[in-house]
Amino acid sequence: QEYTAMKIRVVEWSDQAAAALAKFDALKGKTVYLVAATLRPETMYGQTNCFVGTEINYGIYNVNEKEAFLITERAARNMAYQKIFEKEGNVEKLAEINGKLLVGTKIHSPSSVFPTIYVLPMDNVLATKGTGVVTSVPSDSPDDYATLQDLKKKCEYYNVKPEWVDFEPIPVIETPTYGNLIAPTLCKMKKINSQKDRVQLAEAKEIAYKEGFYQGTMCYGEYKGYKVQDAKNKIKDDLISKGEAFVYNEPEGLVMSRSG
Ligand code: ZZB
Repeated sequence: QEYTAMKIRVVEWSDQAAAALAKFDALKGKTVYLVAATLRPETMYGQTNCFVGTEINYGIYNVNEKEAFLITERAARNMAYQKIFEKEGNVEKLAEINGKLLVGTKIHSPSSVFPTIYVLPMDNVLATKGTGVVTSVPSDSPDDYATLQDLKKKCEYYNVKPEWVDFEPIPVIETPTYGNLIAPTLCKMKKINSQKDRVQLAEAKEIAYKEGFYQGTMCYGEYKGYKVQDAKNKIKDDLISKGEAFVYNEPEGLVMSRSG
């Protein structure tokens, strides 16, 4: 599987993350990025937040003199052999932190319409896929939309401040059948009430992928008016040439492991 890996810069750690990371001297002077693996670079304008798993342990790995990536150990091991780190083949962990503590961290994600957004919790983040960090696009991803509805309804239960979820999905792609907010539309049609509705969410996701790619037209950004099929790789190449993203490949066997 080939992903676009988005570099999401930490602007301000949450209080708990700052406290937990204070003892790691190796982080001093480094810019830390949460790295999210996506198959939909063309939707990145609509990023409203980033998701982590609250039961996942993340590492912060050295990239070069200035930068470090917050990802799972598994992703770091894969990246070490893809010319992403300065020292090829070398996994250098500078710090570690549990996902729960990251919630509330203020971040900046390239091309999001919002200059700063927050790290939020999601139940279904798989530690065995991508980087274990998921960038959230509630306009086009039913899982993201359903999760955000849960968080908005139950801020206290999820330990989320209302201002961290105080936004609406941004229209990025127009589709003939489902309009310009395909994920909220599909969630309504399929009566999806929560991130726990896994079966309906899997169906909605498949439709959203197909419709977005084959029928979608960009309604935001530099490629507004282009078919998604034509814009997708251009947007990806632009992100990469600006240094805001890179290609991350996941070996086949590891992708399979999510099913059992
Ligand atoms: C942004 C985005 C926007 C995504 C969208 C999807 C959609 P898949 O579909 O199963 O092959 N993802 C990435 N890593 C993880 C993880 N560790 N745990 C849970 N979800 C993860 O997986 C690829 C997509 O699943 C990725 O692309 C990411 O969300 C999420 F509008 O990034 B995506 C219709 C989907 N639309």
